Amino acid sequence: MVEANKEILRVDSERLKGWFEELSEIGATTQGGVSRRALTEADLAGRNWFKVKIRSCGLELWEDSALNIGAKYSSLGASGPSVMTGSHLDSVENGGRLDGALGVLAGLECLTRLKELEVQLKRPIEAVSFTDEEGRFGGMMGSQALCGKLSAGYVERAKDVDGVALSDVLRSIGVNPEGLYTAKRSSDSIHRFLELHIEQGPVLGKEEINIGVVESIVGLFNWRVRYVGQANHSGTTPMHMRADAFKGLVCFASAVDEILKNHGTPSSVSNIGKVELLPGAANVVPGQAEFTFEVRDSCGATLNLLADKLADAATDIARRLSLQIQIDSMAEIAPEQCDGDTISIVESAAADLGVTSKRMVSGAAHDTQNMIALAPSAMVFVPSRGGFSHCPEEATSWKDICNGANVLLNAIYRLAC
Ligand code: HGY
Ligand code: MN
Ligand code: MN
Repeated sequence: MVEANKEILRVDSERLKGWFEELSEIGATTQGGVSRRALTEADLAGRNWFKVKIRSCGLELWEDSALNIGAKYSSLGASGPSVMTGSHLDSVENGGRLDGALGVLAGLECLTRLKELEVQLKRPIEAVSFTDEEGRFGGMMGSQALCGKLSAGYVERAKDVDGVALSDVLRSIGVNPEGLYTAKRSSDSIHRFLELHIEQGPVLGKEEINIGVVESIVGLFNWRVRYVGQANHSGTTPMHMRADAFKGLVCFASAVDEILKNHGTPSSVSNIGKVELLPGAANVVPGQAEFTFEVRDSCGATLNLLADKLADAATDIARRLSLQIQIDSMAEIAPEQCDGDTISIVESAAADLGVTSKRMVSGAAHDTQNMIALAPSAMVFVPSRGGFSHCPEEATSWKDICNGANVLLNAIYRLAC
C-alpha cells in the first residue's frame, strides 16, 4: 500500500506505449496520421477499443447520453465528487496520432496505475473520452453536453461540412438525438478536472521546457459562410455583368487581415479551412461559394467586436458585388481561465518529478474550457516537435509523453487524497 502523498508515482510507460500503438492503428492513414472524424466508422472503432480497455483494466465503465465514455475507479472508502481527467479520441481528417488520444490514454493509465498500487484515495477518479471534440458537428459537442452548454436547437441544426446531419448519424447508430440535451453532469459530482494534451504549438520546444501549465484557453467562433451569385457561361458573360460568388470569397478573405489588425489583439487568429465552389466547373462562373471561417482570441470582448466587424464587411461585399450572403454560426466558445490552486498542484507535481514547467496560454480550444463550468480545472501540456499538429507530422518524444503522464498521475493523486 502506498501512503497518501508520501511518494512520487510513475506510470507504466510500456503499457501506455502499447495502448498508444494499438489505438494509432485505428483510422491510420498512409501518411502516418489518423482519420477518426467524430462518429465515423473509425471513431466508433476507437471508442469501442477504449471500452474494451476500460473493462480489461478492471475499471467501472460508463457512457452518457451524449456518447461520452468514462472509466471510474473508487478505492475502498472513496466517496463524493470525482477527480476527473480526460480528452478526446476523435481526430481531424488525416490528423496527428496524439491530439486528444494522449489525454485519454494517460488518464486510463493513471486510473489503472493507482488501482494496481492500491493507493488509498479519498475521492473517486475518472478518465473520460468526450464526443466530437474536433467539431465535425460544430465544436466540442460531448463536453458541451456534459456541462449542459448545448444551445437549444443545436442537435436539430448541426451538420458537417458535407451536409451530413448529426441527428441522422446518431439515429443510424441507434442513439436518440434528444439525449444530448440530458447528458448534463451535476457540478457537485466533480471535484476537479485535469487534461493532458500536446501543446500543438512551438513554445515549449523552442524554450526547451518539459511541461506547459495552461493559465487560459482562447475562445473562438466558427461560421459557415455562403455567397450566392449567378452561375453563368464563363466565356460569354462580360466581367462587369457577373454575379461571381467566388469574387465575394476573395474580397472577404483579403479584408480579414486588416480587420484583425485594426480591431483584434496580438492573439487574434483566423482561418478559412474549407472552400466549395458550385457548380464547380471550369467554364461556369461560380453561382455559390461556401466556406468555413473561424476566429480565435484570448479575450471575449475582442471576439464579439471582431464578429461584428467581420459580419459587416462580409455583408458590404455582398452588396457591392450583387450577391446574397448567409452566415451560419457553427460554434461560439468563450475563452476561459484555469484554476489557480489546480495549476499550483500541477506545478508542484512537475517540480517534484524534476521536470521544468512554464505557465502559458492555449491557442487551441479544449474540452477543459467547457469543464471549467463544472469544476476548477487545469491543463498539462507536453511539447509538440516543430509545433506541428492537426497533420501527420504531429509528434512528441516518448520521454516528454512520460513526463506529462507522470505529472498528470501525481496531480490526480494529490487531488484525490
Ligand atoms: O481546434 C482546436 O483548437 C482543437 O484542436 N479542436
Ligand atoms: Mn485536441
Ligand atoms: Mn485538435
